[in-house]
Formats: sequence, structure tokens, C-alpha cells
Amino acid sequence: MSGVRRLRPYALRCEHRTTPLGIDEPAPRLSWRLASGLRGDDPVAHRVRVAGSAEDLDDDGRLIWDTGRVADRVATAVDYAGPVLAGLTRFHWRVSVWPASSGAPAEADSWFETGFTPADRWHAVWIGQGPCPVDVMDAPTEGEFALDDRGLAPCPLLRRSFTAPAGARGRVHVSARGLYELRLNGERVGDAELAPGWTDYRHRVQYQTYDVTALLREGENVLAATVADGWWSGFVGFEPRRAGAHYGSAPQFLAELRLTGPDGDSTVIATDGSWRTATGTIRHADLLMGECHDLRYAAEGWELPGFDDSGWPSALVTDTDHGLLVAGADEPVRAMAELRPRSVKRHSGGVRVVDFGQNLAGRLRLSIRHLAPGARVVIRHAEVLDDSGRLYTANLRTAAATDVLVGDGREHIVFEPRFTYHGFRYAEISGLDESAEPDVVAVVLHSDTPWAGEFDCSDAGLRQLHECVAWGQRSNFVSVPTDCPQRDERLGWLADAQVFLPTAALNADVAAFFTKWLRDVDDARTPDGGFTNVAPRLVGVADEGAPGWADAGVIIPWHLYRSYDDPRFLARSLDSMCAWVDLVHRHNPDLVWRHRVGPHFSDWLAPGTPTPREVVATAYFAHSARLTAEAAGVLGHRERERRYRRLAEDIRRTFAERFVTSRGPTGGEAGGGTGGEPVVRIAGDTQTGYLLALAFELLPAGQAAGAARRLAGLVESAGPALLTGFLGVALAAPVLDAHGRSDLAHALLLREEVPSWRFPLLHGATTIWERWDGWTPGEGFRAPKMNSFNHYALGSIGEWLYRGVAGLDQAPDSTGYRKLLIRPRPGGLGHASARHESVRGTVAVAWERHGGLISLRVTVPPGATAEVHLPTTDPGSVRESGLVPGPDVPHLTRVRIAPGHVLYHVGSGSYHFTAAHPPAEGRSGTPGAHRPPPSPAPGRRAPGSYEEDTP
Ligand code: RAM
Repeated sequence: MSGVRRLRPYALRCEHRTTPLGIDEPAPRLSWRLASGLRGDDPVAHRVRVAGSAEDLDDDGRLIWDTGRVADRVATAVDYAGPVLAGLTRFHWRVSVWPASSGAPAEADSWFETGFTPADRWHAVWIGQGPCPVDVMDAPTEGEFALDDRGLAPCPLLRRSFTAPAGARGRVHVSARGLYELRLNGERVGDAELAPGWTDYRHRVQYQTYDVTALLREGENVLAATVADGWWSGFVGFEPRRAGAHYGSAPQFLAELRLTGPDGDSTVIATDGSWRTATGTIRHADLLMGECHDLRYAAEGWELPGFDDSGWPSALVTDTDHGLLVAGADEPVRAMAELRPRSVKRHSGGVRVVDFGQNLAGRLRLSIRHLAPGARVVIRHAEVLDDSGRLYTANLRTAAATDVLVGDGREHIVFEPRFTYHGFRYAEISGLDESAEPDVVAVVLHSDTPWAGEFDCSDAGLRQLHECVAWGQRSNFVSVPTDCPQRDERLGWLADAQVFLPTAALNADVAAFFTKWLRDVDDARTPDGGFTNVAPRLVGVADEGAPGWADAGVIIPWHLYRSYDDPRFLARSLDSMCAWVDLVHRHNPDLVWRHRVGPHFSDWLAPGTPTPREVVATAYFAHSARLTAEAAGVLGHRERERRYRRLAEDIRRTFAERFVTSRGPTGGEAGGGTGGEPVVRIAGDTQTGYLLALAFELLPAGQAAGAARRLAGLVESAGPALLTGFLGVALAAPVLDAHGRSDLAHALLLREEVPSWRFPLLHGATTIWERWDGWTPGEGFRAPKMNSFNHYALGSIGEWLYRGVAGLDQAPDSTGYRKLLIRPRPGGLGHASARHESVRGTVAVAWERHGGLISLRVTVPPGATAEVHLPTTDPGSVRESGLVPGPDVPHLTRVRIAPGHVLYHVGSGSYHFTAAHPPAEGRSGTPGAHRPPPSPAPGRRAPGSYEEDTP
């Protein structure tokens, strides 16, 4: 077996992040994944040690915490439970994992650094510019883009110099009320964009910690910050009565640099009234409106030592409170990829329209030569073009999404806005030299959620659908999960997030991202205990949580717990979950949820007959009550578990009494009972009504099959097509599949007319549209007031590509992929494969049909098991790695033979099954406008490239 790698831990994480700085969780979770090249190479024990240095990990006498050897076959994480961790300190840790086979454990080391603890005192205070910054303002000229009218102000610059000894080490802790970019001696500190990220700044403000040792020099050093309005004081959302300045009126900054000299002496350089301030080239920067750089205002060298700032006024100390500062719990937004133009079209007046071939969230980087003093380059952004090939921007509503560069005559400029982002595929650039070829890239920005999923199959359309879903995720995970990245909205809508989470958590590791956002969800809660519709909460956007929206406060922690095997998602949310269910109950004692429904969005944007609102609401009420009971059960809160289980049961019964009728058994009618089954009808008789009732298991015993038949009938008679909106669509394929109609789920995926997923793809979509019919050949663009071409909600189908088409799933009672469920639904496809980097290790499935055989490859991580449903019509034909699977094949047991498949139970490791299988029927490829994904610029990771530390 030489060359085969044995059991080993990899991908060590602290709080779901790789070597994070600034952990302020007192009991951080330390986790690892497992890999092995052998079958059944499972762990039997683990040990975690924590020490103050890497060397100390080897010395048991110097450990800070030691779990000792813990006999455990499944755990891949521990929550630190040693002595209180000192703040602002690096801790090293080691995990040792013992395999069953031999005595020696496999080990891996990592580290994390703590942030401020209650025992650590901040020295920094909040600073900003005085109320009347000395500034010069040009009057807008005729025809110019006059964003000044919107009250946007130049970005404050803040600087302070200090001296450092040779060999000093430094950590800087940085935050802003607004957005910041910090430089040390002219070099960028860290690579976070749009930091410190969006939270409800009335409740908490994140700070980030950076290691700046490499940027320090002996002698004079300069900390130089630029701050911008961002979510703090800029435009956010769509509410005209409160379009901007939601939290404050001007940005503020806070930073604390802790220097440790070679002799161990420490010095603190912190923001205070001694910092100097001015304004410079950035004349305004706003998330929705865009950014303007006027190089004529450049204060050359202001970020470098030696600059004379004696003429700059002192910064104003705006606040000395540190109570709301928290360490950032997520990885920040970063520039994750760069795309080069696919085409550049010239229009009159030297205007170019650049097509990047991909709808995305980000901004341009433009390299420009010879821009005369006062000459302006204007960049506008759009997702789509109109019939004349010009930008269609009506759907951006009030978001100007316009960046401007004003030249000062210098020879070469690289222009990239720093405090804005746009949702776009196309950019219109005007003001460039007629003859110049624009040297431009699109910089893709999103929260750095390590990519953790791959999906492939023989159908180009489904591959493209997966890509569109993935790009929708990238474009909308920007500090918070937003609905869309382009118009004046970009809000953390709760329903959009809950329907998309199952897809998102397969595509990427979103554990840290959602850890942070669940705090926003919690901060947003109304005084009476209600979850809201958006988080962070925004004045002017209806607070009162709607059914399916507010319920995300219950659904999301539950799904995260299942995906990441981290019960703290539930522990942190349980009280709020209970409060939410109690609140709905209080207002609706008869258990039909019709009061305190907020704006009741219902099955948002569903075509066709609306589902009765009480059906939607009451189904969600039952679901939330049940998940709350489950969560209480996991956490061992027996009394609560019983209470909410009883409530869930009562709501379920009420749902059935009020909304479900059952006649029969009869036969014959469309969608009705056959074979003695009752005819089941749910009030409103809509697809979504049946989907909710079936997905949330609300039907009395014996009625599910009848309801599923009716659902299938409704889907079939519509096309087959879905007539569902945001809530229903997420449930469609999983529910049809669970009731034996994976064929219909496949049929929906093949449909090319409105409403379908393929229709937009055939008309050039590169991300999922907000509306099934956002554009049609007959009608053109739909309602510009609400028509995004980059909305992930309808992309919730992405989950079924992994779980259904490829067959990569976990059992209903499994958490963190302990018990895999491998059950491909080939439909008419020739092959499909999926891979997911789970908290336990790599899970992979690949199946292929060829020459009357199906081949199924499965990878099960150490410590996990799998139920493998091998689709075959001939159980006798099954081979595993060429052998007849019998008692002599270890780690593999045949459980049963069922119609159409054989079920095996397998242990960890890789398996290769083959069996007789009818050849693929139907299409395995789709004609139409399918295109390869855009290629990244050299030197960048491919967008969504697989996480780096895979085994
Ligand atoms: C719109 C967006 C969002 C949705 C709400 C109800 O503003 O489409 O996605 O959740 O409405």
C-alpha cells in the first residue's frame, strides 16, 4: 500500500476560519477535516492541545489546554474549554487523530489570535473631520454628472506619523463608522474591501485586525486612512424618505496599532485628536451612486513619511465609546477575481460599451494614459443592454452606479474606485481618447466564503444554470446576503437568504459569513421579539416580519447546524426562535396565522393564481414551531422541546382542518386518487400550497401521496412548469423527488419557455433573474421598478443539482455529513458529478452511463458512512471495483434490493460501483446560447476555484 495516504487531519479552522486574527469568542471552536486514501480508515480518538507557542505544543508541561486523548469516532471539532484566553495573543494548537489501525496519531498544527477581551482596554477613540471641512467645490457644469446635488461629500483623509524601532512587530485593529482603507507607509494594510462590513451600527461595529509587521520600518512611519460613507452615512435601500445617512451623517475612523519592539516593549499608536485630516482626490464615494476621483485634488505623498501635514487641521474626536466594537466574525469582502472584456463596442462620441460576459458585483480597474487636466472619464454600469446596444439602467432605480475620473495631466493613471461596488455586466466608458483601446478589467468583489462545491454534468444547460446560480451567490454575498447587487436596494432580505442557503452552503463554506449575519438578524429584532424582513434593519423598510421572511430567523440556524455540525448556531438563536414563535402564537391564538403578518409578501413573484396567504403563513408557523422544538431537543432543553412540539402538532392539525380536504377514495379525475387513494385538496389548489404542506409535513397520515399526486398534476398541466414564487420554488424539486417524481423535477429543468430556469439562459442570462419573465421577446423588459437580473432566490434549485441530479446528500437525521445519502437521479443525463468540501472532509459523487452500464464513484470522508442507492435494473450485475460485492468486500454491506436500485451501506473511503443500467434517454445536451465560463485574468484565482487546502 505504499504511496497511499493514511488518515490525517487537514483544513484546521478556528471559528470556521483559517488562522484568524482577532477572535473574541471566549470558547472558540477548533475544527479539522479528515482525509485518507484507505477504506475504513476512521478515527478512533482525537486530542487537541493549545499552547502559547509552536514549540510549547511539544511540551506537555507548557500546554494551556489539553483535551487528552478523547475516544470518539465522529467529532471533527472541539470548543475550547481551558483557562480564560488572554486577549491580543497568538495561540497555537495541534490536533492529533488516532486511526483504528495503528498506534501513532496523525497531527496538524494551526494558530489563531485573540482580539480584545473585556480585560483589554482600547486606547483609540473615534475621529472624523470637523463639521466644516476646508474644501473647494466646483459648480457642476452643464450636462455634467452632478452628483454633488445628492449631498455627497469628499472622503476624509486621516494621517498620523510615529517612529518605530528596527525589528518591531505590529498588529493594527481598525474600524470605521463608514468604510475605511488603511495604508502604512503607503502600502495597503490587508486586502479587505468595504471594511468593516455592514452591521446595524447602533448595535455593533466590527473591527478587523491585521499583522503589519512587514510594513513597518525603522524610524518614521505613517498610518494613513481614507474613510467613506458606506452603509453608515451613504445611500442604502430604496426608501425615498430616508435614502441615506441611516446611522450617521459623516464617516468616522478608529484604529489602534500595537507595536512590540525587539526588546518586548510595547507602544500603542491610536486614533486621537493628534491625527491630521484633509480631503484629497476622492470627491465622493457612495455604494449606490458611485465614486468620483479628481486628481487635481491629490495631496501627493500624504500616505508616506516626510509629508508635511502641518497645514492640515486636527481630526475631531467624535466619540470615545468602545462598547459596540466587536471583532469581525466573518472573512471580509475581497477582490476575488478579475474578468477581462469579452467585447468592446464603439459608439459615437468616443463612447465604448464593454461587455465582460458575466453579470457580477464589483467595479472596473481602468488603466489610462494622457488624461488632460480637467478631462473626465465617466463609467456607467448596467446588467443588460437595450435594443440599441446601449446600457439599460431603468432597473437600477435611483442608483447612479457611475464612477468618474477627472484628470490632472499626469501621464498614466490606474483608476479603481475603492468604496463602491456595482452590479453589472456592461460598462459604458466615455471621455477616453477616441483612438485609445481601453485597458480595463472587472474586479469581482464578494465576501470571501471559501468555495467548497463543484457540479458538472453532461447537459450544457444545467452546467450553465449551476454557473448562474454560483455567480448569483458571489454577487450577493457582499458583507450581508443581499437580494441584488445593482439597484438602490441591496438589502439583507431574510426569505431570499433562507431559500438560497441550502444551495449556498453546498457551493461554499458560508459558516463564518452566516455566523456574522445571524448577529445582524438578532440585532434587527423588534422590541416584541419579532424577526424582521431585512437585516441589518433599515429605517423605512417594514420591520414586522412576514411569513417565510421572518421565519428565516428559525430556519437558517437550523440549516447551518445541519451543514456545519455546530450546535452553537442553535444555542445562540434558540431564545429568539422561541420568542418569534411565541409572538406569532400570541397574535394568532387560533393557530391560523393571519395577524401580525407584516407586509405578507406571500409566495413573492409567483406567476398565476396566488396561494391563499393564510395557507402560506400557517404552514410557516407550523414549520418554525417544529424546527424550534428540534433545536431545543438538540440542545437538551426538554421542556421547550415538548412545548414547541405540541404547538407544532396543534398548528399542523389546524392547517389540516382549515385548509385540507380529502374525498375519496375515488379514481379517475386529473391529479386525483387512483388505486384507492383519497383525493386531497389544499385551499387555493396551487402548487405552492401543496409544496409547503408536503415539505413541512403538515398532512395527516395517508394524505401525503394524494397531495403529491395533485401537485404533480398541477405541475404537469401547467407545462410541465412551475407556477411558484420565491418560497415555493425552493421546495419544488426536492418535494417532487421525495414523492417519486424526480422525472418531473428533470422535466422542469429541461423546460425552455417562461417560466423556467432555461428561458433566461437561452436569452443571455449569466445570473439568475429576479422574475421568471424579467425580459421576454414580446414584452421586452418587465417593470423597471423591480426587475433585477441578478437575484439568487429563484436559484434555490442549485441545491437539487447536487442533492438530486448528482446524488450528493446527507441523511435526514445526519449533521455535518456524518451519514451520507448517495442517490443519483440520472433523468436523461449521460453523466453528473458533484463534490463538496464538508466540515468532515471531501464528499464526492460521480456517475456515468455508458454502454448499458452505470458507473458510480463515491468518496466518503473518514468517520462517515454512506447509504448508496445504486440505480440498476439488474442487482446481479453489480460490481464494486470489479468484484462481486459480497461478505469478502470489507466496509460494504448490501442492505436491500428495491425496484430500480440496490441499496448498500458503505464505510469511509472511495468506491467504484458498476451495474447494468438502461442507456440515457432524452437530451444530454441543450442547444442554444451556452457559453464557457469567463476566464479569470492571470495571477488571480479563478472565480469560485476550489478551496486551496483540499486534501
Ligand atoms: C424585493 C426583493 C426581495 C424580496 C422583497 C420582498 O424588494 O425582490 O428579493 O425579498 O422584495
